[in-house]
Amino acid sequence: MTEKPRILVTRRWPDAVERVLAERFDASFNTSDVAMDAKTLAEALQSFDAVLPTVSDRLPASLFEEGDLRTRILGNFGVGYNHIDIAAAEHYGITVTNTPGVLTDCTADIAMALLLSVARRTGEGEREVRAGQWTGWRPTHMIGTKVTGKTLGIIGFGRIGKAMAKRCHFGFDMDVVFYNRSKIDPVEAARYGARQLETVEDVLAAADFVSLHCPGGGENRHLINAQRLAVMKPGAYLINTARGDVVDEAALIHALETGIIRGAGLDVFEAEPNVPERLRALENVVLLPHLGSATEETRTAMGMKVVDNITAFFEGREPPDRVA
Ligand code: 8YV
Repeated sequence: MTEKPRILVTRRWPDAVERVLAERFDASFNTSDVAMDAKTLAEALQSFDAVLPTVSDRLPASLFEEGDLRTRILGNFGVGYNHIDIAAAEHYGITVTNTPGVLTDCTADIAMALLLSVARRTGEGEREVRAGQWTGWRPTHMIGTKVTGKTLGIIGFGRIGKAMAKRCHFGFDMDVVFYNRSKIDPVEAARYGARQLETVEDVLAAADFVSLHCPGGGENRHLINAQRLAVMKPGAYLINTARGDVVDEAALIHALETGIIRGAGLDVFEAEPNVPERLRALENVVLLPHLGSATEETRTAMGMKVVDNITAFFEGREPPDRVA
């Protein structure tokens, strides 16, 4: 690299990663860490060689159409990239990369935490203790649902789906069934203690816990809708650590309010950071602020993956995690 490429980092990243970026590139950082608006992002596409966005930056086609584009690569911080219009990026010859692999375990851990929390009512219990409202032990107090030995249904058997299967089967003696668009070798599935079923409905009907691990956007938008929620067992729970738009949130709220399903554990929402008041009012849900990958180790590894991707790009090599 002769002249350092101009790059924009749209949010605060772990210090160790920002230090490397500052050394290698002519880097601008968002020290206030406030999400950038559409106008700022559109201007960034005209004035930086690389923009490094996160899930909190929306990059629809309209943003690419506003003027002369300088940006040649979007180094996304995150594995999911449904906030970027990939077709538009491709149309304008912009490379897009993501950060797969390094957040698999931590995201599966959060899915497990949500599953256990909602089944065993730990959120409700914590709220009761903190409010000073606990009146003492009794046999019928805050009775939950047993997890061990139950059936887990996974939608999307990629890296994170497999990591979730492993935890549930080998840690909690659960039967694991899954739906995946493409056929998975049964021997491979058996390594995770899991078995593929034909349809989403087959999985929903069989499962005591349904955990979503497919990408968001496109044809997965509202994959879980009112009809499919009705296929779930009335005592079942839905866990979503994938993307909010995979679930029709209004239909889910109705299902939770009327007992179509028993509960939900959610790390992602349709219009983040807005979480509907009706959802927040429910006791049979556990709600987290998109924490799937939020560990020091993983967020640093994600950032370093972006560093590797844009370094390769500007050195004329193939970026390891190109998605467009
Ligand atoms: C990230 C995620 O925190 O990687 C993803 O797809 O959902 C999270 O791990 C977020 O997307 C950062 O952009």
